[in-house]
Amino acid sequence: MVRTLKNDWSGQIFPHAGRRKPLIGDLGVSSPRHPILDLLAWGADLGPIFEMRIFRQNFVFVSSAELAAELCDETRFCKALPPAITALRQYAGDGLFTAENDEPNWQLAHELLMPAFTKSAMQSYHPIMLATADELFAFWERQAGPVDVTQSMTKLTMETLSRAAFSHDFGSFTSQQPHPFVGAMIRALETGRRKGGLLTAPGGALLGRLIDRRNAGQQAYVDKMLDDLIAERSASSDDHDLLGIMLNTSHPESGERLSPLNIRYQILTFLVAGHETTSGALSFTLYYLSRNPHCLAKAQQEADEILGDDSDAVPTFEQIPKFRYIRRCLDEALRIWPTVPAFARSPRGETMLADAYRMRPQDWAIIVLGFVHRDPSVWDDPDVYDPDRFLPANVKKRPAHSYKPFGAGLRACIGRQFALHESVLVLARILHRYDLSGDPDYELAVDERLTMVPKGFELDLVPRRAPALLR
Ligand code: MNH
Repeated sequence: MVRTLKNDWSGQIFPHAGRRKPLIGDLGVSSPRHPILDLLAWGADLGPIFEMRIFRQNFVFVSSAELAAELCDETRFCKALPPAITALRQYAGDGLFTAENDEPNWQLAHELLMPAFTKSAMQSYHPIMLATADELFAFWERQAGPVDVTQSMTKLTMETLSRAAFSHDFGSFTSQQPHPFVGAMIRALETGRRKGGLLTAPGGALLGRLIDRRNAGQQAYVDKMLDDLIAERSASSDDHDLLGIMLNTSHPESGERLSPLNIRYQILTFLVAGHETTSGALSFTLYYLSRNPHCLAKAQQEADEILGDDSDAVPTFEQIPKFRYIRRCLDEALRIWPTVPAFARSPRGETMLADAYRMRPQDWAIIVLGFVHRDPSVWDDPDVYDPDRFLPANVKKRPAHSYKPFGAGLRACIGRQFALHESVLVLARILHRYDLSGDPDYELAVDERLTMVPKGFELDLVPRRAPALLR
């Protein structure tokens, strides 16, 4: 039987981990539990383009800023759905993140929802973001001892997103543990991602069905909760949030609407895409600030200058863009640890990548941001945390597309403004309100879930008093 290689790049062969075995190929070089973290180690010396084969599935990775920039050229390339993303379609169907470029529901949802994600649309989310941050502070102030940063930030971003997008409260701050929905949703999706890697193995389809059966309860629980959320609102004509827009708006020209099933896909997509990513970005920023006292002092000084000497003061909508240094601290954290660690691109027509590698529309390459954001040809001392890399004059000096934490082109992150507004707002308030100190013996450990987040990172938060603010 002839078994064709998937994503074969017309038979071209790229450097690989070097332990390739018959049939299973490079199985085992990346653990299914943390494939990207492993890849960042074994792929480090393989050059700008390399590959991994698992049974009949070929993966091609790009690690240089130069090749990544070429793949981000939207006139020649577009988003691709590698197996790990295709596997999520079982849960998220043709929702925005997992839709194929030419699926009609992508265009429809994109056009209906874009107005809810402009910079000015953030005005309506601003009070919700402020109120949720207050609940986080109250939650912290009820506890003694250091706080788990990732866990706290996940509660915050989950609540902010579900309240802003669906007017739903998950009650994250009233219990120590995250809402069971969050765990079920993440486990279901992680299982989907791992299943994606298995399907080309002999017996993979059978294994996939076994996994599905084991996961069925989890998936049913998640689906039911979302369908209930939709049903609760479907009688109302209220369109003040994303759910309302999806239920009550039709396309201005075609008159089309999203179906209830597609709305469920979109909600799951927003919950997943919108909370862990932002939580990780906030947590990594707090980690680097706690390790760089000079940056921390500058960020606190900026917060104090804008917010004044009352530690309960809150920023206005118009003040958010003024926290320029805090924004740079966030940008720099997302450079070193892009919480969405990779995305995939395919050519629109047959083309030559770097004038050297033939690429056809069915071929795809994965841009590994952990490498691209540390490419020494673009970034001096790439492992050093230095927010001033994002001073406008320094940004201008770098080649286009060397920093892509929110993806590229038409399919780039729709929630970017939301994430940035929320993150800057929350960081400004935390820095203004508390002095932070981390355990000096803590060594950064990264947990790879659907996204990357710090693991076991704790901070001691000491309320700042007015005299300290007046320094
Ligand atoms: Mn988000 C797409 C990163 C916050 C909703 N997001 C993407 C992509 C990246 C990304 C990268 C493109 C993936 C690809 O090309 O395959 N997103 C982030 C990061 C943060 C983030 C690093 C926070 C920091 N994202 C958010 C938030 C929301 C959101 C917040 C929702 C409120 N993201 C999306 C959606 C898509 C997406 C929806 C898919 C967009 C599309 O394809 O049309």
